This record gives sequence, structure tokens and C-alpha cells, in this order.
Amino acid sequence: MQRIVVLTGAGISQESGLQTFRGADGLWNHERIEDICTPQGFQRDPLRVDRFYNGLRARLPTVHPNAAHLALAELERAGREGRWDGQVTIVTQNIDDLHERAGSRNVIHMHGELLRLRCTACRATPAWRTDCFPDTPCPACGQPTLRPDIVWFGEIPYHMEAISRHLAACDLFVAIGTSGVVYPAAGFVDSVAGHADTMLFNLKIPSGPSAFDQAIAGPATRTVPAWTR
Ligand code: BJW
Repeated sequence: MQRIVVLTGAGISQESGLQTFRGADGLWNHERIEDICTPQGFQRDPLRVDRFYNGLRARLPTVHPNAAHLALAELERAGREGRWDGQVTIVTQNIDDLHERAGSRNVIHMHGELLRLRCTACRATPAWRTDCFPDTPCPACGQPTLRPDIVWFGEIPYHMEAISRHLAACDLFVAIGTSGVVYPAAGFVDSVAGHADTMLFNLKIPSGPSAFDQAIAGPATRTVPAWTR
């Protein structure tokens, strides 16, 4: 049985029409990271942070999973149905829901989900609704303590124990469409050295030494289906 961990980043959703963070037309060319992606930014101006994420939420129904999301879902399905002796776990840094909409079931959202809120009082994670505003009471405990269910800088990403277990047990680690600058995800490739093969898929592969065994350049909608086929 082959165990594959796939780490995905904003680049896999770029061809679906969602902006990456750090590209030429990246989300952060228009916002200061510390205003949006830190707990301090949210404390200072929750309305501004909500406006930013509401903009992203409004985009979601207008975009669709692309060939790369679909190829990963089909690989997972082939394992589940016994057509291939393997298992795929997707660890995504993305807060969109395109892996799920493509049909993937083993998806771990390490940086949270755009369509959920989190209560800082009782830790419930209710679904986001269009009529939510910063003082909306938590449906579980009634306190006005809801925030976006997103992991900001300085916070501990979700499901780290499960992710570590999957990384320790995998034979192949694949990173798709991530710049590899944000930790702890950026360190996953080093953590599997010695027991797993490693592959990188990115639009551009930097020249020079790489932590990956194999690096494949090109748009994910072309390179990922060519690999899983
Ligand atoms: C394509 C493509 C196509 C485009 N096909 N490819 C100093 C040193 C080391 C670490 C730190 C440090 N100072 C602080 C830290 C820690 C910090 C960190 O890493 N900072 C760095 C910036 C230096 N990390 C944290 O704070 C994290 N927490 C933490 O470390 O806690 C400690 C701890 C960990 C574990 C156990 C115990 C304790 C939390 C990080 C939270 C990140 N949150 C964000 C924001 C959420 C969403 C939002 O607000 O909108 O998550 S940041 C942002 O970056 C987002 C992303 O998930 C994340 C990664 O970005 P990603 O996905 O890689 O996107 P891009 O845009 O960077 O890259 C896209 C790539 O796709 C590019 O390479 C393109 O080429 C490619 N591409 N089109 C293929 N068609």
C-alpha cells in the first residue's frame, strides 16, 4: 500500500480563479498582512477583517474545482475503491472548499476554512452565514465571540498531531502550488527526509538546490493530472 501525503497551497486554486497570496496579482498586494492575518489586526478592526474575508467568501460560489483538484480526488477514489493499492491524504493550507467540491474526502484544513466561524469562548465552529456580523452571538454558547475560523500568523495550525502522524507514515510527499515560505508547512518536506520520496509541483521551480527529490514545473491543471494518470 502506497501512502501519499499531498500538501496543497494557493497555487492549486489559482486556475480556478482564486488569487494566490504572494503572486504579482496576489491578495496581499492590496492589504497589509499584519492588518488582516494576525489576531492583533482582528482586535484592532474586526469589521475590516470581516470585509476582507467576506470578499473571498463572495468569490467562492463563482469558482469551481479544476483539473488538478479533480485528479487528486480521483486518485483518492481509486484507492478507496481498490483500483489502486494506495491512500491519499490532502493537507491543505487553503481556506477554500475546492478539494471537497472535487470529491476528496481525506482533507485536513491546517489553516482553517473560509465557510466556518470559530467561537473564542466555547471553541464551537459553526458554519458562516451571510447574515453574520462581528457581534453575532455564537449559536452554541450565545456569546458574541465569533471570529473567522482561520489560522493567523502566530497561531498554531490545526490538526498538527494528525498531520505529523500522516507525514511519519507516508512513502511519498507531494507539494503542489505553495511558495514554501510559511511554517510549519514549509518544513514538512524536511520532516519526511529518509523515509519518503518527495515531489514538488509549481508554476515555477527556483534554480539551485532543492529539498525535493523531483520538481515539476508548470500549471497544476496540466502537471497534476499528468502525474496521477
Ligand atoms: C502555481 C500556480 C499554478 C501559482 N500551478 N503553482 C521566522 C522563521 C520561521 C517561521 C517564522 C518566523 N517568524 C514567524 C514564523 C512563523 C510563521 C511563518 O511561517 N512566517 C513566515 C512568513 C516567516 N508561521 C506561523 O505563524 C504559523 N504558526 C506557527 O508557526 O505556529 C507555531 C507552531 C506550529 C506548529 C506546532 C506548534 C507551534 C501560522 C501560519 C498561518 C498562515 N495563515 C495564512 C493566512 C490564512 C488565510 C487568509 O488570511 O486569507 O495562510 S498566511 C497565507 O500563507 C495563507 C496560506 O495558507 C499560506 C501559504 O501560502 P501559499 O499557499 O504557499 O500561497 P503563496 O501565494 O505564497 O504561493 C503560491 C504558489 O503557487 C507560488 O509558489 C506560485 O508559484 C504557485 N502557483 N499558480 C502551480 N497554476
